Amino acid sequence: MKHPWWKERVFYQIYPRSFQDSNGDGIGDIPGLISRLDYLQWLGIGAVWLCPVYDSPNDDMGYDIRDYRKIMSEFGTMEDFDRLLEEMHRRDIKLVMDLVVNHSSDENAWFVESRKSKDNPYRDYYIWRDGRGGKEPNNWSSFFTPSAWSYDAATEQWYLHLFGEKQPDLNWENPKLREEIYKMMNWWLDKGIAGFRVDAIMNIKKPLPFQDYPADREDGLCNVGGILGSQEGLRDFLNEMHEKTTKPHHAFSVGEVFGLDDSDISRFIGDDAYFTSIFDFRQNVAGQTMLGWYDWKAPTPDEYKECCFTSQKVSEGVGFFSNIIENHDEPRGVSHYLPEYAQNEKGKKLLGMMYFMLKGLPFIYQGQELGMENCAFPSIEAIDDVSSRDEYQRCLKVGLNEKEALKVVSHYSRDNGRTPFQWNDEKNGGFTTGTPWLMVNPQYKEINAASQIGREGSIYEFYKSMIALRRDDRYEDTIVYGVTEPVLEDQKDIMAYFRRGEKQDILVIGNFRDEAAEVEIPELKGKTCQVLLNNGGTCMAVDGRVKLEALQGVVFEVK
Ligand code: TEU
Ligand code: CA
Repeated sequence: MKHPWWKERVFYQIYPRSFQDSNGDGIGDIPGLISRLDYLQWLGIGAVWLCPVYDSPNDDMGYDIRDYRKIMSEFGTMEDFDRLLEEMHRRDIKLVMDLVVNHSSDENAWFVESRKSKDNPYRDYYIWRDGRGGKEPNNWSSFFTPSAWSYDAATEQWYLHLFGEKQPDLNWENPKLREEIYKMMNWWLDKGIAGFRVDAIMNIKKPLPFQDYPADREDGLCNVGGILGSQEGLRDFLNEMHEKTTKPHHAFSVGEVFGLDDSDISRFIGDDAYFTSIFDFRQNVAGQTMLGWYDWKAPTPDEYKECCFTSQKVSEGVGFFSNIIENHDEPRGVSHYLPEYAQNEKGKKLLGMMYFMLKGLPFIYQGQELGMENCAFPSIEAIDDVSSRDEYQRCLKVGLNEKEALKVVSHYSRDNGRTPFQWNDEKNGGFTTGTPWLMVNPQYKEINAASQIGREGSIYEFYKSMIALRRDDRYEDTIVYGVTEPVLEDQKDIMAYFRRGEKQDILVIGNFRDEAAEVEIPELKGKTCQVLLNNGGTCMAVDGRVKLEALQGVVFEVK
């Protein structure tokens, strides 16, 4: 298929718990989301990735599923869900659901059975091992707790959980479990959803035997994330899943894939690969280490651009990455990637332009189109997220004081992306009439949708015009399908690239400096440069020289 629907649409990620509350209980819900679909339609959104709405005890906010075929009661009912799907289709918006099958909740009926006895028919749906002299079976760390093993007294064995204690890992080696998962996926696809965003999928194949690995942190534990993803047997599972679910349904899928070797990309994206697309996390993981958040650094604008360009290069001719600056697990992109002097409307639009015009599928995370920022959490108690609490303890353990630990956690906390959506400057930003489940970012008075919709020059209107440009038939061939060709790569804090199509060339150029810049692009000599998008200020492209104000970004059509 040369022009499938997913290549030409803009995606929007919704964290339903924080989008719109309809009944005053402080929790966003499906009826609330339905009441905001017009907002998405005005923006020009063509598909939504909806974070988990399945029945869950919410230890990890829906990423711990108790019942895969039931809607979480706080969010509504299956009737509400069916209505949501219908209302989205009426607006020509596709629905992509979150698929969480590396693990389930410990309250899932499968696990309730599994833990009962060693010969229970569901025992092998999960991963059970004997301890070593009263201690964990090996030194694997979990992403959310120190050890990846928890002891269960009923059968005197340990179960594996790469995430939280209440998120036991499913045993993909068991063909019965795999069939159950495929049946469940097909059940949702038959309902008419467009596909799945596939959670933590590189973790489903565990390396056997379950041995110790060299420690990568001070407490002797080892993060096996990277080791898991490089397992050859993982490919068989991914291939089988595709063959039995997404392929026969011609469904869309986007994998949450970390640590993939660039040489392997063609097996993951492209025609008949395991997934339609995978997220590009290269810039997001830049600056991370195994030690934990206290040791992480945000990339500079030049490191950011290098990551983007590498990803463009390795995916060209292979398939489409999904491009993001943030999601529900990340700090807000504008607070993370922009130097402090650039954290203003102009800088936010600049960053938005730089990633949005790259080749790939643009995903916008809720509130990104308003320039929502990280939240100044007043204390660790104001943060709810399970991984933030773990990282806070790690900070204290290595000797940071409470104030320093809060500063680290406030920057990286996943709750930065989860504070309620800022609809207006009224109580709780218009998110709820009750008490919000997580604090509203105090910035809602200044940063909110109502004040930006229709205001010339607002971040929202800027995103809207970027989306309109991408959807414009005259430019689609170049913006969606054109090759990316970086220029001026060695110019510090300048990010510039051509998109070359059959009908025209487009130049995307941005200045991350806090002063004006003038650069030379010889190819532009004798050509006219027509401005398609500009984040503000005057710009000149004359005789091969381009002048940009501080933090200016421009998209030119070059003729
Ligand atoms: O995130 C996966 C996750 O936490 C990664 O950052 C992890 O480090 C990676 O898988 C390593 O290989 C997803 C969801 O987006 C997140 O919200 C959930 O909490 C998590 O899975 C568990 O379901
Ligand atoms: Ca509610």
